[in-house]
Amino acid sequence: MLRIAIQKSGRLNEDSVLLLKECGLKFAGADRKLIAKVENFDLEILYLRDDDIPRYVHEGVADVGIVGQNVFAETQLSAVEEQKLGFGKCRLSLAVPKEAEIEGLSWYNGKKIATSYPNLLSGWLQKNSLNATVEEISGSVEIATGIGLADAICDLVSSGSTLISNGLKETAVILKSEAILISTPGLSSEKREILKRLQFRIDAVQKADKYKYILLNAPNSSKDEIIKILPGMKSPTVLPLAESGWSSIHTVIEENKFWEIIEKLRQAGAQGILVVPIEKMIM
Ligand code: PRT
Ligand code: ZN
Repeated sequence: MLRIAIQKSGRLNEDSVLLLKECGLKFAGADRKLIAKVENFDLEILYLRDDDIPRYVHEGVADVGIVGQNVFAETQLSAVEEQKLGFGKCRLSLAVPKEAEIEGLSWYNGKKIATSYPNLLSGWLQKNSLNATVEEISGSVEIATGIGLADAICDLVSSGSTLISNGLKETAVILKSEAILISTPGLSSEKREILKRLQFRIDAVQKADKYKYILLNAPNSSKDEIIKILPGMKSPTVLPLAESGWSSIHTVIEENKFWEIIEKLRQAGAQGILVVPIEKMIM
């Protein structure tokens, strides 16, 4: 039995639950219990506050956990970073009142910076040989300059709208973060085996999100050119259409190359292009 800790409620909860569900796991949500047993996999889910996850995993109370890199790095506890999960993306940044004239990092010397990330901020200041005072506060960091508590703040940013609505501007990025899967150092071989099976499923879900299945019709005269444009996983499937002189071509393409490829395919004579999401992808 493997035990995974995920956030009970908050920004990472929904995506963590969705990822596990897309891995085919059946379990009850956090509203019912602190621990949920997965019905169809050798896994137990522990619902925790995100700040507690690194410690639970470090101590082996949970074998693995899903947590933001920001929280994991701030706690400075040892655990193994298994893989990035692609959601919960944000950055830990410094910000100052928008009217402040900053001409370089030396502006921070002698200043007071409010943050909930004292370890990460202190490390960054040290690395840049800056001498600023770190004012640790646990919440509402964005109002700290407005109420005269600090000259600058160091907080998480995603869209940037919280900074703007508080009259602040972002001046430096200290850490780029996303949700990661961490594990207890020295996991037993039995648990490592279960984790491998889970990671196999996570990889299949993540790959499927990155790719699309594409089907199109083409006159046989443009078939070769179209096949050259398609950067499939392997050679595309080509099937004859009922109408003579035409073929149907199927393959898998990466989502980020999608528009560029579609334009080229149309120019080459492709018609009736269908793009279909892939649910799971196993290589
Ligand atoms: O209750 P619990 O302790 O479990 O949760 P929490 O309230 O401490 O954390 P929560 O749920 O807010 O965030 C969990 C994790 O989500 C964080 O540790 C990050 O890894 C990740 N994440 C991603 C974010 C953001 N984006 C984010 N934008 N966490 C917080 N924010 C906040 C930020 O602090 C600021 O107040 O959103 C505001 C900025 O957002 P923008 O879009 O206006 O820039
Ligand atoms: Zn928290």
